[in-house]
Amino acid sequence: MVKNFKQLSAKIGKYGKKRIAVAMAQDGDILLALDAAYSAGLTDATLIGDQDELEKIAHSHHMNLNHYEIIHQREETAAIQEAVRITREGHAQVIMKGLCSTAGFLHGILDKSNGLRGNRLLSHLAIFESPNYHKLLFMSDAAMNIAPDLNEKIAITQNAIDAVQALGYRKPKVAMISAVEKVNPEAMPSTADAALISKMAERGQIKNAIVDGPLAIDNALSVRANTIKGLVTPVGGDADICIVPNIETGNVFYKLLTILGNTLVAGVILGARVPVVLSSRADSENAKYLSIVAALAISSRWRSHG
Ligand code: COD
Repeated sequence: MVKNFKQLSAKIGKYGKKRIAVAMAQDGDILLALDAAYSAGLTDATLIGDQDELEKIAHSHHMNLNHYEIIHQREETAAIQEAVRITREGHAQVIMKGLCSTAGFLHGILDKSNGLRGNRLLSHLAIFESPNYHKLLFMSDAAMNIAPDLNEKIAITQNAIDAVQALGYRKPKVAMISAVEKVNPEAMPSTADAALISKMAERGQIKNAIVDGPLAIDNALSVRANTIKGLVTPVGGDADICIVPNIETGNVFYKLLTILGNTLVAGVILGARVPVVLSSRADSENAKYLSIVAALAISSRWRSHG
């Protein structure tokens, strides 16, 4: 079990520096995060974006960009396509979203003929280190799949399980989140999907995890809530992974924890041909650095069960 980001960083093997291609890199927090990753010996970078802006930002942060490759491109779609192209061609091994829209960046990754899609569903995984939880908490999907159907939820769940397995978890505990713990198919269809996925895991159709649901978020994270409700669950109070029913839930979960929860956060996209770093534009420098670390740690030992 990984308790914090420090332990997660230790999971990055000695695989040598990776080159990271950043689409629309002209952002102070991104440059500071890249600087930290460069100094830690983790990454080199190719910065695709507005060169004048990059130089201005670097100057204001007393940063030296000499050790980076810079490709001048002001236009967002062209910058994303260029970052995807150099990654697809092997010039970079990791790709990162900079100061561009998430949907635009993901469209570039998903492009059928020129993108970085593999043969499985792509999904976003968020990782949290909260002072109020006893270990790292993983959550999906806050940023990519908008309203996943049952099959997509199964793929999102398996992606998250494969990722935490890559970090050394043997059998992670997965909570299928809804608003209540009772199955109520008509009024709250997400409870039925949660129950189905939980049964599928029990029968081995979803591998390498203990899955339970539906669980409300307090049941997933608090032993006290389960004691009070008299709920017996193999996952509740000790979840490693929360799978939320839709992007709205995930996005609110993510942003509330970062803004009000005093929580460290990282974000990655799973299932592509290369590690994809995807943090929110408003995330801190540290969140962006931790997202790079998380993408490298997961990809260094990723084994697909999908
Ligand atoms: N995994 C694999 N393939 C996918 C996925 C996925 N998750 N999503 C779509 N595809 C495939 C489609 O089947 C199609 O073949 C191709 O990709 C392109 O499909 P489009 O152009 O129809 O893509 P859309 O319209 O489904 O858009 C995909 C996005 C990921 C861009 C879209 O779902 C989206 O905007 N997601 C939310 C992004 C966002 O705004 N996040 C904000 C929170 S920070």
